[in-house]
Amino acid sequence: MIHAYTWPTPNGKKLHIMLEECGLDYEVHPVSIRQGDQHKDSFLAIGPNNKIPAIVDTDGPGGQEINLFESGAILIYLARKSGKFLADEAAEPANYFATLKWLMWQMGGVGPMLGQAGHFLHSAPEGQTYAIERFTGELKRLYGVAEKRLADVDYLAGGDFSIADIASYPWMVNTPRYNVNLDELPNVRRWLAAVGERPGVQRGLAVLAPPKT
Ligand SMILES: N[C@@H](CCC(=O)N[C@@H](CS)C(=O)NCC(=O)O)C(=O)O
Repeated sequence: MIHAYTWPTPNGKKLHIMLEECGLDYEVHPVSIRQGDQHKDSFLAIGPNNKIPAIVDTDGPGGQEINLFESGAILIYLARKSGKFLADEAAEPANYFATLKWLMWQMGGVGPMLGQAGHFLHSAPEGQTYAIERFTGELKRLYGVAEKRLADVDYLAGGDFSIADIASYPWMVNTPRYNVNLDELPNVRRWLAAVGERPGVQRGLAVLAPPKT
């Protein structure tokens, strides 16, 4: 059984989508980052970086319990456990490394830059022009990188839906937050639509989501 310590933020949604897409059994343990649950000792024993998501798999390698934090590491682990959304390294090395490359692009670029842009646009005190220009400039560049890539391939890693898409989608889908105009990014728009219509993605986005009234 996989225990998911999580909250419905972009990094948490990566895990929710992956668990649903893989069809793995899991139990959700909400960690309210608004109420500071990420700083409690009970959570830090699993996620020592004070950030969601984290998992415990009671049936890890060799039948031993394993815990993991960092969403990219969790996606790789669950992909290897389920045999889904990451090609086998020995059988398809080019596909395997393409997926890791675009996963790391998300982890090192899209997540941190969109995170900072969102903070300075919406949460910081007014007058932070330098920070806003820096981070919105970076996020526009990153959307541009995706646009160019997706002009050539259906999904970020190539022809197949992969953990690179699962990592990037929950961040990149929120275009109004980042003032991104999808009319200028037709291939990103097509990719967002294709990922968003997957039933597993929709079920993942519903995990811990407030009820729609
Ligand atoms: N690199 C980490 C980032 C995780 C992260 O930033 N999580 C945010 C929510 S999206 C969080 O827990 N924030 C709580 C805090 O910073 O106190 C990952 O990908 O897992």
